[in-house]
Amino acid sequence: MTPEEREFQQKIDAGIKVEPKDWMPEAYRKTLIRQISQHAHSEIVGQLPEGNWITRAPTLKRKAILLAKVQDEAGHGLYLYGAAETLGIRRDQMIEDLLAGKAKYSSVFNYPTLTWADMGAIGWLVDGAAIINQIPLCRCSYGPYARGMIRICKEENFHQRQGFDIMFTLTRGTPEQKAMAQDALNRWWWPAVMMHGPSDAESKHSAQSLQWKIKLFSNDELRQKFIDQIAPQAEYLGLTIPDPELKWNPERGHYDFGAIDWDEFHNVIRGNGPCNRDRLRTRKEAHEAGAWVREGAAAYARKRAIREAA
Ligand code: BYC
Repeated sequence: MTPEEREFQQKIDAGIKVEPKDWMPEAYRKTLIRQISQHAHSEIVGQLPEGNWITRAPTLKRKAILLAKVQDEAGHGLYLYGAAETLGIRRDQMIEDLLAGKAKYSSVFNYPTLTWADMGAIGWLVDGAAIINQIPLCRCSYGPYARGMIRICKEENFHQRQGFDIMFTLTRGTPEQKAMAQDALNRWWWPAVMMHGPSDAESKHSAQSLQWKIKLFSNDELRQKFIDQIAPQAEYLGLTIPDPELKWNPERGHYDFGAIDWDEFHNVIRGNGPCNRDRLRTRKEAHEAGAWVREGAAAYARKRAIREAA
C-alpha cells in the first residue's frame, strides 16, 4: 500500500465517508462506478417485468399502487445514475453501455411475468432480497451512494409490503388464486435466491469491496438473511418454498437450503436467460422513442441558463 492508500483505508476503518472530491484509489472509484451503474440499470430494467401488468391489474387500487411502484423504480435509477456521475462518468456513457449489452443488470429481471401473482412474488421476494442487500448500503463508505440508499430503502419497504399484500390476498382467495400464488413462488424463488450473486468462494469482488466498506456483508451472508426472513413468511401464507432441503437448523440458528443452480445463474448473466434479449430490445426502443423528450429538456435547460446568466 502507498502512504495515500494507507491513509484512505484508515479513514474507511474509522467510518468517515468518502466524498466526491476526496482522494480515492482508482480501483475504488472503478468498483463503485461498476456497482452503482449496475444497480441503476437494475432499477431501470426492473420496471419492465412489472410494467407489463399495469394495464392488466385486477382493480383500480392495485393499478394505482403498481403504477406508483414502477415510477419509484425509475426514480431510484435516476438517483443512482446521479450518484455514479459524482465519480466522473457521464450518464450517457452508462446508458450506452447498458444498451450495447456491455453493462450488467440484475439477473432476476430476465424472467417473464406470466400471471398477476408474479406482481406479488416480485414485490415480496425480489424487493425483499433487494432490501436485505440495500439496508447495509445506507452505511457504505461512499457518501452519495449511502445517502441515495436511505431514500431508496424507504420506498422499497412499501414495495415489499405491497407484494406481500398481493400474495396474502391471493392465498386467502379461491383455490385457483392460491394455486396462482404458489406457482409464482415456484418460479421466482430460485431467481430471487440467486440475486445476491455468486457464493463467497466464487465472488471475485467481495474481499476488496468488504475491505473498502462498499459492501458490508458478503453475498452468502445476505442470502442467508433473506432465506431466514422469507421462510416463516411463506409458512404464514400457507405456501411451500420449492426447496425440499429447506429446513430450520437449530444448531446454526438459520435455515439450511438446497444447492443453487449456478449454471442457470451464469447463463442468465451471460445474456441467455428467458428474457434478456427482449428486455434490451424494449429498453432500446424506449430510449429511441424518448429522444425528443431529452432534446426538449436539454433545450429548455440551455435557454434557462442563458436567461439566468443575462
Ligand atoms: N445479476 O464478485 P461479485 C431492485 C455479477 S434492483 C447480474 O459477487 P459484486 C428492484 C457481478 O456484477 C436491485 N450480475 O460482484 C428494481 C460481477 O460481474 P462484473 C439491484 C450479477 O459486485 C425493480 C460478477 O457477477 N441491487 O431493487 O461484489 C423492481 C461477480 O460477482 C449478479 C443491486 O444492484 C446478479 N444477481 O456483488 C424490483 C445492489 N450478482 O461486474 C426491485 C448493489 C453478481 O465483474 N449491488 N453479478 O462483470 C451489489 O450489492 C453487488 O454488486 C452484488 C454483486 C451483490 C449484486
